[in-house]
This record gives sequence, C-alpha cells and structure tokens, in this order.
Amino acid sequence: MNHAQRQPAVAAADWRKDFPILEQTINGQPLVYLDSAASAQQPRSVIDAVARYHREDHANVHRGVHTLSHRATDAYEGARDKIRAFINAANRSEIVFTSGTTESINLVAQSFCRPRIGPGDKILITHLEHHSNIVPWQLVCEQSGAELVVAPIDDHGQLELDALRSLMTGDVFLLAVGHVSNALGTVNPVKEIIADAKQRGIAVLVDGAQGVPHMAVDVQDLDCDFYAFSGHKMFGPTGTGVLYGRETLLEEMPPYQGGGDMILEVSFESTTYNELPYKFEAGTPNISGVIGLGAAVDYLQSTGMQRIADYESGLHDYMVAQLARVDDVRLVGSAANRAGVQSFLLGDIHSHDLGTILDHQGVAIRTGHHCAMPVMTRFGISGTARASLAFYNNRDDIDRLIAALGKARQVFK
Ligand code: C6P
Repeated sequence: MNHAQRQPAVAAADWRKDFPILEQTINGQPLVYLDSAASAQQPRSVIDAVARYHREDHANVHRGVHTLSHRATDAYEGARDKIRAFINAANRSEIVFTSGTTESINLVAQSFCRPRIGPGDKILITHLEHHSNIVPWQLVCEQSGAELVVAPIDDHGQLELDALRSLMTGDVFLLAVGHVSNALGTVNPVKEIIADAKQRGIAVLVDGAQGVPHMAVDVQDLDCDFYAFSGHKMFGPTGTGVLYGRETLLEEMPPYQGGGDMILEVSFESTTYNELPYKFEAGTPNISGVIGLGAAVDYLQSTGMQRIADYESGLHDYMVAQLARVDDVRLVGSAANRAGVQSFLLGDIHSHDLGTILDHQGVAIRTGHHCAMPVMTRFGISGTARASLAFYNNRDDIDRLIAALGKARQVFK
C-alpha cells in the first residue's frame, strides 16, 4: 500500500489550501478543476513571488550596475539553479529558458537539426505526439529535404516498441518522443527507448510537458540529449519554459535567435556569441515568469515528487474505475502505465457539448482533439472529453465529475 492509499484525503486537503483559485464557485457550484494538463493552477507562493518581484525588485537582468538590476538578476539566475537541481542536470549552463515546450522543441529543430540534416536523413517521432512535437519536425524536414518517420501505437495507445526499434535505422538523426501523452496519459518507457537510440548513435529529445508535473525527472539518469517542458503545466507562470540540452551539443549549436544578451561583442563585420546558456536567450527574458517558475520548483521540491506521483496514481486509478462504471462511457486510452489524464466519450454526445454541460455544474475539463489530431485519427474519432489531474484534486472532485456526467446523460436522453 503506498503513501497515497494510506492518507489520501489529508494530503490533498492540505495541498488544496495552497491554491487560492480553487476556493471559488463557478455557475453557483464549487469549482472542480480537472484541466491541469492544459494549464495547472498556481500556489500562493508562486503568485506572491511574482507580485513581490514586481513590487520590490523589477529591473532588467544582466545589464544594470544598480541594486534593482542585481536583485532581479540574482532571482532570475537563482531560478536556473533551482531547475538544474530539480531535473538533476550536470551544469546550470544546460538550462535554457524559453517561452515553453513549443519553443524549446523549435529551438532544437532549427539549431541542432537544420544545419546538420539533408536528403537521406530521417527524423523519427511517434504517433502519440502533441502537435508541438510534430510540426517543428515537419518544418525542418521541408527545409532540409530530410524525411519524417512515425512509429506506430497499438489500440491501447501504447508505443509498439519493436516497431519503434526497427525504425531506428542508421539514417535516423534524431528521435523526438513524448514522456507522457497529453491525449491518452500513456507513460512511455523513455529510459529504455533512449538507451536503444543511443546504441544506434541517434540523438534523443524528450517532450516532457506532461512528465515533469507528475513524476521526478532526472535527465542524467535518462541520458537524453534534450528535455523540453513548460512552466505553466508545473504550477508556474505562462510564457515560461525550459530546454535542457547536453552541454557538448549546445556548445556546437548556433544561436536560435539574434539580439541583446546573447552576444559578447558586435560589429558590422562580425559578432561573438555569449557563453552558454545565454547564447540561446536573446532579448529581455520573461523575468517575473522565471522567478515564479523558481518558486513553483521550490513548492514541488518541498511537497516531494515521489509523494505527488504516489498520490496521483491512487487518484487516477479511482477516476478510471468510476468513469468505467458510467453507462455509455467509452474510455479512450488504456495503456498499462498512465499518468495525469483520462480521455473518454459519453454515448454520442459531442465532446464540446459535454464540456459545456459540465461547466454549468462547475466542472472544468478539456474537450476536442487536444492538439493531438493524429492520435484522434488513430482511434477513428474527432475528439474526446479529457479529465486531467493534479495533486490538488481529490476523490470528491471525481465524484462531482461522475455526477455531472449523469446530468449530461439526462439532458441528452
Ligand atoms: N498541451 C494540453 O491541453 P506549450 O503550449 O508550449 O506550453 O506546450 C505544448 C505541449 C507540448 N507537448 C505536450 C505533450 C503537451 O501536452 C503540450 C501542451 C496542452 O494538452 C495544451 S494543447
């Protein structure tokens, strides 16, 4: 019996108090927020850290000799140290701040792949990916003449690992794979996949947008070359994200964008680029957002990622069991190892209609294709309703979801 099963209610009740937004009513009902995969809510400590920065410390970073600029720089660079420790990167120079997972992946496509690939090369992805881990690779393949290859999934929404391995041929330059599927919740065995790719000399990027909020991530243990994630899915501010990159690879890569801060010296004849990671951070960054992200990491560290994973695992099991008992529910995604989300359909009710009826009852879920259209196509559907969890959810939230689905069935009878 894990920690969550021993004392689930106590843990969730305590954590929930840290999230002021959850205290409100929506359409006359206490809010049930089951859309954390789209964007997670922020604890008071994150909101306060951002507000304090704006009230007391705001100035540009890396530029000023005055006190406020020093304070802002210290807080911004302090967040980099926190993130380095959080994902156990070997060096702070391997932590590049971006606007989110999407920008992190585009950076790798354009700066790592584009100068190195051409006709005859392949980029390998999987059928489970979010559009952010598909379209940047399509673009770079169009630009370079390389080919995009897609590894299949089975009817449970699991990667077909033998097929994936057989696609890891000598002409594959990079494999881009999600840690956790945002549409189906499938947790991919990324450590094993990375080891297979490494044996064949293939670089690996992991889309960790849905991994980092739910489990401890150790990039050295995974041995990935790149790991991308978003601040707003891990209880931090929007417009923040991280690209972890192996230092030796980042060193060799040209800048992604030009501008202030990413240079050491500029003349009209030539420019010398700044050292890592600043070479990849052109222009004034999202200073307050990054400081908030640092506070989110503090919050997660003090809560404990293993504790979060254990608690959520019990709650996910409960959600799936309760959903399965609802008449006319079809669960979409049944991989053996899942985290965070469950997609489903209710009879022939359109998912958007279902989402609207649930909202009338104070229950927030996401509906549609979840920016993973190929996954929907694979299951022969246009979209799903998706409930997604964070550690501030509890069994009452799930019971409210189930009751709201019962109402929806009555409405559409
Ligand atoms: N998924 C969801 O509701 P950005 O927008 O850059 O922060 O994250 C993009 C992204 C990339 N990969 C995965 C696996 C994701 O889940 C997401 C964002 C949200 O599922 C919004 S579409």
